[in-house]
Amino acid sequence: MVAEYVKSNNIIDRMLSWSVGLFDLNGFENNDIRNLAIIAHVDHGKTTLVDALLKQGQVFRAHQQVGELIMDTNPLERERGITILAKNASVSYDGVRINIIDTPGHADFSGEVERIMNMADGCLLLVDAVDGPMPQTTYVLRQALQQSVTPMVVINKMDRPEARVAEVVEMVQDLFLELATNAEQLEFPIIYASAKAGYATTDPEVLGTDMVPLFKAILESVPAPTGDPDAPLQMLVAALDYDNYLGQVALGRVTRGTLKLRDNVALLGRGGESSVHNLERIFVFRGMERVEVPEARAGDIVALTGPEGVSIGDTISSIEHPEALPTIDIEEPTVRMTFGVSTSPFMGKEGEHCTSRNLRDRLFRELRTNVSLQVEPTSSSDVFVVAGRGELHLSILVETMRREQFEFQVSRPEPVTKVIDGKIHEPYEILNISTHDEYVGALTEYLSGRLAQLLDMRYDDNSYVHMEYKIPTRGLIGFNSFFLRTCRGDGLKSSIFTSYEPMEGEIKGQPGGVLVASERGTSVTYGLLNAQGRGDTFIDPGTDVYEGMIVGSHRREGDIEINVCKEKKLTNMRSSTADVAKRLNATVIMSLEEALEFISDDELVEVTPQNFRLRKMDLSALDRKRTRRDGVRARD
Ligand SMILES: Nc1nc2c(ncn2[C@@H]2O[C@H](COP(=O)(O)OP(=O)(O)OP(=O)(O)O)[C@@H](O)[C@H]2O)c(=O)[nH]1
Ligand SMILES: [Mg+2]
Repeated sequence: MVAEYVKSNNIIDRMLSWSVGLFDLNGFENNDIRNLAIIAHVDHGKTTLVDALLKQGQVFRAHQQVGELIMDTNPLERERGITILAKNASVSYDGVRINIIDTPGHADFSGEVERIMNMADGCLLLVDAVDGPMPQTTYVLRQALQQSVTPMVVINKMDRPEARVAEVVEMVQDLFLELATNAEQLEFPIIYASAKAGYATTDPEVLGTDMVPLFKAILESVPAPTGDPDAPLQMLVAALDYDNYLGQVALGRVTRGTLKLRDNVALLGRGGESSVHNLERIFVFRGMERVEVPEARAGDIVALTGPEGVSIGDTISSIEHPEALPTIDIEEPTVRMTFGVSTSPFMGKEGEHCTSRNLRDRLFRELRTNVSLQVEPTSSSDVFVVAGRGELHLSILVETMRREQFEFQVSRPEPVTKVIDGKIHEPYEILNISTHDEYVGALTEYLSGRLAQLLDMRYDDNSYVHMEYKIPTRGLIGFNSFFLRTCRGDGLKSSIFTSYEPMEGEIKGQPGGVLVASERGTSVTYGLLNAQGRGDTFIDPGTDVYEGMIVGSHRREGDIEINVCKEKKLTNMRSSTADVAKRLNATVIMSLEEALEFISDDELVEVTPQNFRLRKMDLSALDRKRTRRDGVRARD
């Protein structure tokens, strides 16, 4: 069946294909099912492993060309090479259908892992044979074991020459000893694999040829779902999707009972509210397709339409026995920023959705699918506080909205603090860094100014240093750009929230100020040359600027106002050769994340579908002076 891509305008732009029209289940349907979640630290190879399982699990026709990281279908996922949203697919092996849930490994998207875990009976913990277990490995394994999901382990990237298998296996065993909630969880099988090369083996000394040993281990160790298909219906909504043609789609695993087309069901909300809906369509997963079926029984993972106004964590239940399942508990956000209606003089020029109403509707719509996000109104109807699990969680939302033609402005991310026993507490994270030893000095100096405590440090045989720090989230904001600049791509880092602790100590700010455009107009080479006499510039000649827009940075304290639109006065004399030879230095180009980290508390990033501009909150120099004098901002 040729995959037909259906465009979805939701952030869950899965672009998986739908097969609409009832499927003949004779000879195809099989109630032997396994539901497996693939979990790991970021980049340990989950999506690549799913590729291998899909390619070898009778999903594609012979010679059908399929690419890599097939499940990372969202354009932002493909650009960044990371998984953002958990996704479902299924493969079949030996007559058994294995529903696979690929999850994101980045800690900012760990809400996704929490929300899908209840769809699985087994989890496949993937561990990189070189890196070993990392903080997110611990986090996701803890989630799985607490939810009594049966574990299995795959040591991945066996093809890497630096693989240190015995050591990594020992570390994994220690981790299980620490996290297991019962003795059975310690009896997990270990498979060794190269997801990239497409093989798995039970013996690390013997190279594998295909994924068969892994398929076999899955069938042996993952229990089949147990729900009674004849009991009253119950299903927890674990994911939502929106399709232009089908409308609202709810996904989840049928816990008990059977879903039947055109049956009436009760939708039970978190707050105890309930409503009755008709089941219009039911789909199950076949490979990467969703196939329409007349019914789905307990144990299967389904997508369905009919219920309106459904939210993640709601229960779909029989009308006769309405009984809600425990709703999904998601850990709280730790980082927040404001999303506001753009107050830029250029507002409305580049985006389609610019009003307070547009922004409000979009943000609240996001809450229905993005479970670990929170949105709060503020005293201004034009500004919302949006809180998420990390800077990346929020910046992905900014980037998604900008691609949907929204225009708005956002503030610098800041940690979400809490008052506990009358004292302000702030989030702390564990930060892991691996890099070449030549960068250690610079990193240590930076981090010590940001209240980081070194917990562990280890050198390996390749002059690589592995460091573990405890650091307040406050100290980590801005670290990403510094790390990339300092280590020039030769390093890995990850961080994960651990706890709230009393807020203590000051973070040393980065020295330096900004160059601010003093007039509206179009930048010219001469004006920018002047600006470069004071610092670095962020814009090219020919860029439209407004008063209060940030056009560069410099090393001293305070802002410098500069007219980048100023032309050289024309004289009758031809300019000297020295003057002609003056060339502009390279423009500093920032990514959206870098811009968000760069700005100060009195600055904003203006986001449009085509551009993002850095700006002062107070655009006029006069207002900025007043704000400085009075200690409060005069106006937006
Ligand atoms: N050498 C080697 N590289 C691998 C293997 N499996 C995955 N990789 C590489 O590791 C990188 C990350 O792979 P992904 O499959 O995207 O990892 P992931 O765990 O899905 O990452 P997130 O979804 O972002 O958490 C890619 O560059 C892969 O090509 C393997 O078995 N061997
Ligand atoms: Mg992935």
